[in-house]
Amino acid sequence: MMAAGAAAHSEHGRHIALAMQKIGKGLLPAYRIRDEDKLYRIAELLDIDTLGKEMLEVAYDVATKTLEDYQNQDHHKGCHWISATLPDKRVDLLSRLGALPHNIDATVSQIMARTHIGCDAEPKNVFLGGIRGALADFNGMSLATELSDVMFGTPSPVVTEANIGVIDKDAVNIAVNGHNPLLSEIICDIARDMNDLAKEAGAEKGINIVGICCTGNEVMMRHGVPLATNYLSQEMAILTGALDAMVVDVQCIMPSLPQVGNCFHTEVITTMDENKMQGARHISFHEQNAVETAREVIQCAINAFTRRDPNKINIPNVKQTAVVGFSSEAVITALSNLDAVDPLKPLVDNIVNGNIQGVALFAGCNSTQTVQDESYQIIAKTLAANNVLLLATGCGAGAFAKHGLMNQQATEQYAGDSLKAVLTQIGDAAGLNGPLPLVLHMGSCVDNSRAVTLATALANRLGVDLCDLPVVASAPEAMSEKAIAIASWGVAIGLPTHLGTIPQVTGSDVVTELMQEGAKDLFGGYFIVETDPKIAGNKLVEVIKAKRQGLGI
Ligand code: WCC
Ligand code: FE2
Repeated sequence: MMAAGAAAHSEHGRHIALAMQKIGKGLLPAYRIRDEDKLYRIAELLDIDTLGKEMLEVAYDVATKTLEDYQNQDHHKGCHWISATLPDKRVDLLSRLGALPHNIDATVSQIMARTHIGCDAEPKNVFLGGIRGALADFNGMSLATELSDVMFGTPSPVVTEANIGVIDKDAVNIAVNGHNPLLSEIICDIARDMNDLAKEAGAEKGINIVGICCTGNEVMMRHGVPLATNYLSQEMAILTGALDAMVVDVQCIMPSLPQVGNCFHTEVITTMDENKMQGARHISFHEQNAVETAREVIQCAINAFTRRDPNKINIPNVKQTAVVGFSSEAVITALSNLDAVDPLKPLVDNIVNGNIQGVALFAGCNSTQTVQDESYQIIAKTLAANNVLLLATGCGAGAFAKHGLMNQQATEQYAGDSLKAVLTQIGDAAGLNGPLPLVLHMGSCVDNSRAVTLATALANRLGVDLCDLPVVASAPEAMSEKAIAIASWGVAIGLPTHLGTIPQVTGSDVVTELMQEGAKDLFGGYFIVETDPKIAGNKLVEVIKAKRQGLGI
């Protein structure tokens, strides 16, 4: 599962890096470099000489050096992105343990080879091999996130809405579902040009793009596109009878969608040649034909709109305001309103003085083994009441956005007094006329790396390693291979990591022990498996308290 997760995130990353390489050569006119400052920051991070180079040449060099992480054959050299993004102490520890990947593809391939029948049968060795795969996952998602910001813009706070009620009966509704922003970004651009065509077809309000899952998170963070739903309820968007097209790319897409679409007028459109579904329309997407593909998709949706059956329309009127777009850069910018010279200082001071007890990152999926989104809310409310700062990504972020925990009212209602005071101080200084939202939306699943960027900055600032910080992670409804990979690198970088679903390892006492006590000895991070969200919330509060004691704060 760790290898599959690493493959999925890193394939996404490769796709982005290859596109950036082509942009650098001027071969993809539909795309451009939208965040030049970030491009140069990354070039510096990766030790790329930019002197006298044109901006596009720098983009090419950044993409090329990034792609070395898929090519390097020297086992003594780790991947560039891990070394550039984790604290030195952590990189040293992982290196000593032999857990650093030297090449994403080779690491995934090696896991497949060593788990073949009759190979690696020593539990700790298998576990460490898996951890190396999980760290390859981290590397792949870090590069995917950072290069996406360069190409599509680094998110900053934006106010939008979430939940199924964002589907509008008076518009041509197009849902973008999956993960990769390469097509959805162009669909957002082209939809503006084709708005009049939708109106001519009878849609009073033109085109309404809505998001599902992480493609949804990507366009939500960058453009304020409303989020219809997260993973487990993706079919429900079609059941409204008013969704005209659902366009999907990769990962976490239910293969049932075309059948559900067939009960309505909805076009379900696959776009990636390696991800097709029986019964779906396939429109093959390549960056070279991005604009044509986007036009074709939107035209399909407009045509479908004219076939709607008004008797089948039933859109539940549920939606919540969500303030999203908290990249690590956006958090630092918000903090810089309090201290322009040293933006991290207000955060560090408030953690040290206890106004903020710690930080929790919510990641991961929905699972059919749980009531959708419920555990997220219970754990978050427990932590917030105990003055823990909350971050979220992926379907966790979707859960909080849909249920109204990503707005200012939620902070007023659920944050402990000292957390509320800090969030209000930062929010007011940032011109929000009130607090920051209770849970900060950091993005899609690949954007978990944003939370690590922030944690690394904190660790470096305090001169400690990540495992010393009062920072925890929670995946209350972990389900996919990617979630297993994320949780595993969470442990490997030192985070106590809660799983609310039981991982498929408990058949072995040895492996179960390895994931908890064994991992703690090796990495400082460990898995906390707890299916009861109330107990889980309390356990995480206790862990944070113990970490504070360890730091003497
Ligand atoms: Ni990431 Fe999990 Fe959602 Fe899929 S989209 S379901 S891996 S959290
Ligand atoms: Fe995702």
